[in-house]
Amino acid sequence: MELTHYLGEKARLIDKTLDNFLPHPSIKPESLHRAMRYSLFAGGKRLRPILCIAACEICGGKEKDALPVAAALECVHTYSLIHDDLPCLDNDNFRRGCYTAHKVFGEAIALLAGDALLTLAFEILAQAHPTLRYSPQMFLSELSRAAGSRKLIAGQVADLEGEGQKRGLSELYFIHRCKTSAMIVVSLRLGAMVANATPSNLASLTTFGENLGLAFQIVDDILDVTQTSGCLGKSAGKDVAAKKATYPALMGVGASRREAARFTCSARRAIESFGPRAKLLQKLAFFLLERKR
Ligand code: GRG
Repeated sequence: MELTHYLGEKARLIDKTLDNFLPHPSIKPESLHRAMRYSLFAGGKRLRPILCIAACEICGGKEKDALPVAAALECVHTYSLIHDDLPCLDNDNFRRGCYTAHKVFGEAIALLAGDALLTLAFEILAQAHPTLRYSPQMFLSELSRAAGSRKLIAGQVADLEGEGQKRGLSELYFIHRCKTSAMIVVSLRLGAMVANATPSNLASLTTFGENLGLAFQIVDDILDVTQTSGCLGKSAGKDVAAKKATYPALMGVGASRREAARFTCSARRAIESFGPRAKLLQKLAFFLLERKR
């Protein structure tokens, strides 16, 4: 199947699954449920849930078994975006081509919509079926760690505290591993675990995810300086304005592109052991390297 067709098909299925898990907007408190749905359905790429499904399939599992886990991952990701955009953090007006949740619903409801999405993710994940190797507790533990104070939130704190500071490549690497790779890695790992993956397949997908996440964040930083807000669906040029340490700021756009390509090649090599089944994820890695938004 052609990659763009695959991505479109999966995104459609993920949206349907999310719609089923989200409380209906007519359920009280309506404002909260509307805000949760607003940010979730504003038009994200669905990268993390797609990676989850693809990892499940590459390990011989069924798409339908990965869908609830995939939906939980998108809930956590969307929560992080809503909170990141709040005035106390990045203070952004646009996300996914729309006004940010706090611009539309006010800060309090946006904050609570993020909280509710994060909580819903764990409610969904707790219902996951055990496999021979992995229990629902293991799924919960994986996601809690990835979204917790040593990974996703650690990345946010380091990013925040680094604004205006001189930062080197090793600090940048730490931030990217935490704020971007952690959620990408856990998406792949959970998809593989749903398919009862062998420890060796799980390890290969982990290395793939770490490298893919690093490449993804470098490309994100390149796009911030090379694309318009209209194209990105979020405010461009924010990193320079906030004096953030990024790859383009440290080494320029050309060298950053080469670094992103290098991480993408490492990602591709990490899953060669899957043979022809690795093709889709390998193509996806190159597609993300070339993306324009
Ligand atoms: C826990 C508040 C909080 C934040 C956590 C920094 C951070 C971590 C989140 C902010 C958003 C951000 C810049 C994350 C880094 C990863 C990244 C490039 C996210 C954007 O992901 P895309 O491009 O977004 O997949 P869509 O909208 O397509 O889903």
